[in-house]
Formats: sequence, structure tokens, C-alpha cells
Amino acid sequence: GEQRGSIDFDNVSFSYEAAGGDPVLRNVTFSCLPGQTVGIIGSTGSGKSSLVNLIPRFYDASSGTIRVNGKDISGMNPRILREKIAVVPQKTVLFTGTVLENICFGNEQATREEIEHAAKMAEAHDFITSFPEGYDTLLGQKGVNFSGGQKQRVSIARALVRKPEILILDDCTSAVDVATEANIKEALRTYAQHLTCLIIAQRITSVMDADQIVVMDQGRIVGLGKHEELMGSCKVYQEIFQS
Ligand code: DUT
Repeated sequence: GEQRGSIDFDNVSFSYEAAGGDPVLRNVTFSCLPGQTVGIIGSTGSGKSSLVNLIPRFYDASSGTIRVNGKDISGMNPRILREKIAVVPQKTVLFTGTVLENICFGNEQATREEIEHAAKMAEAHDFITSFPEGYDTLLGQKGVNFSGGQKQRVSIARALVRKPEILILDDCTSAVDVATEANIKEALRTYAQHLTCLIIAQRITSVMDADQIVVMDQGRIVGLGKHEELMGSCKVYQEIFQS
């Protein structure tokens, strides 16, 4: 349908404690169209991860409504909801096993072609194939040790091989250099045009070219728009830009 990959937050508040906890999200409202790239930026503790973790229902909102593809997620089966959504977490989790096993984890029916395509989009294929064993390279205790940025790219490939409608990158390109990160975003634009992407980042260059940018401060959205608009209107964004 036409709404594949749309996300709507309507006056969403959230606290980690069921009763009376300090809200970490306050009256969050924004919409994301199918295929859009949305950047999320803000200081540490401002609620960026909490916000995206509500989308696959890792936690449920305390009040307000979240819709995915136009449907209120509070009435959806989390397992079915999560089939559409891939989250690349802040902390990369790779296990002892081959690169191939690590990319396919949770998606063992993926074909070799699908795996290589995902790895190419994540800018991982070239460094993987530069190892003599290629995709059969063993990671972990008895294997090779990838760099932080290489691990993050394997983790992104793992998300892409699932062919999600919504991809959430939770500050998972921090160890990837700016040029490589730009290549990943370009590959996603080219090969996954209908994929909705939410990108949490610390660096402004990671979100500058997004269709819209959500600026978070103390659990609230304090800016919403494109880079140029925010540079003209949002003090918090200007401060991040200058830092
Ligand atoms: N918080 C909890 N419990 C959790 C996770 C976070 O109480 O399991 C609090 C810490 C913080 C607020 O929620 O006061 C928002 O945290 P979040 O991790 O969402 O903020 P962030 O913007 O993603 O911070 P960072 O950039 O450091 O990842």
C-alpha cells in the first residue's frame, strides 16, 4: 500500500517507570513519510534512543499515539510489527562465528546474493572480501578482530539483509569515517528508495542532508525541519552545528 514505512508520533509522552517516573519524552509529535530519511540529533540523555525504541515497541508510550503505516501500534502484535523494522543498536553485537553467520543472524534463509547486496550497501563487502577467507572469515576469540567502524558496517548489513520497511540507525556510524558514512547513505538512496530511515547521530554531517531533522532537548522536540530551516530558527541546532 501507499503508506508503507510511514511513522506518526502524536503527542507521545514516555517514562521508564510505569507510575510517576520522570518523563523522558514529552509531547512528541512528528510525522515521517514513506521513504524519507529523518535525522535525530540532540545532546546526550535528550531522549533520542528512547524515542526510536518506542517504534518497534521495545517500550510502550505512556500517553499519545504512534502509528506505523497509518496503524496505531499499541494494538499490533509486536512480533509482526518488528518484521517491518530493523534497528541497528548503538553497541554493536557480533558473535564468534563467520562474517556470513553474523550478517544472516536471525535471517538464515537469506541467499548469498541478498547477503552480498546488503553488505555492499553497508560499505562492508570490499573489506570483507579483502580478507583471504572473505565471508567465511572467522570473527571473535580465535578469529580476526575487525575495527569498530568495520563492526558497525557488518551490523548495518545484518539489518539490511532483513529488507525492512523502516531502518533505525541508533548512533551506529560513530566509528565510521564521514566519507564512508556518506557512501552508505548514497547506497541506501539508490538501492532502497522506499526504505524509511531514522538516523540518530552526534555529528551534524550525519543528518544535514536528511529530509527532515528532529532536534531533541530534555525529552522535547525543540526543532523540526531541514538543515537550512533549523540553522535559521533553532538555537539548539545552531549550537550543535558550532560545537
Ligand atoms: N533512561 C532510563 N532508562 C533507560 C534508558 C534511558 O531511565 O533504560 C533515561 C536516561 C536519560 C533519558 O532516559 O535521562 C533519555 O535517555 P536516552 O538514551 O533516550 O537519550 P539519548 O538522547 O539517546 O542519549 P545518548 O545520546 O547518550 O544515547
